[in-house]
Amino acid sequence: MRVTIITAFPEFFRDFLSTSIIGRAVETGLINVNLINLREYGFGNYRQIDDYSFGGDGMVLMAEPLSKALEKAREGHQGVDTVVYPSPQGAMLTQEMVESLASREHVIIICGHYEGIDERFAGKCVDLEVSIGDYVLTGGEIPAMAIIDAMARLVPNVVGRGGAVEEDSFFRGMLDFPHYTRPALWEGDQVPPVLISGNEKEIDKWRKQQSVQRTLRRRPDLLSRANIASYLEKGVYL
Ligand code: 6GU
Repeated sequence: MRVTIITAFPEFFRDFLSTSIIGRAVETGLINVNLINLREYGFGNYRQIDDYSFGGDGMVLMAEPLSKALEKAREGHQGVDTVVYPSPQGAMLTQEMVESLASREHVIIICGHYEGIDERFAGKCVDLEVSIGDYVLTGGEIPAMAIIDAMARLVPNVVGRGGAVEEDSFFRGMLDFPHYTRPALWEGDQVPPVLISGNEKEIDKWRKQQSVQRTLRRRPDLLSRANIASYLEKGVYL
């Protein structure tokens, strides 16, 4: 997985790329992430990257610095790339989209700020405009981290469990089941006895039932797309 981030605020990413699971994946070369400072492609002594929105209302990142930064991102790689622009106007990011992005050779993420980026650059260069939810953030950096994090955990060996990624939330379109750890009794509250029964088949069935129940109660909208057949195999009856 190769990702290039174009941002006016590369410092946002320093801790993200050196901490915990993502930090280890970067350090061990499982994922390759490059930062391009948009400011370096700005105009004049002030390295200007934004200007007033025509018609009024705030600042917009100019097309030319973005275009030069994109050229830099592509330098030495004439291979196929996918340019992603996080914005509240984008299509809602789904696990399916993350899976598709994770399979691309090179993902370039453009972080907007202020009122966004010049629409002519977006029209010419952006392959995918994505939102991470119906709320407004100050910039595309946090969405970029969300996209990279979600992609990275699909790369083999980034998440250190034998293929457990496949059992997570949204695999088969269902929410995850509840998890418990020690102690087995906490403030008078026992963990569900089946989980300490040692009966793997019963544990698996209980977990599938919990997934279905939770999805039905919390996110019924997911059920129409869920792979219900795989649940019926496990003896979970809807
Ligand atoms: Cl992708 N960007 C910004 N700026 N705000 C958002 C968003 C993206 N998704 C939800 N809110």
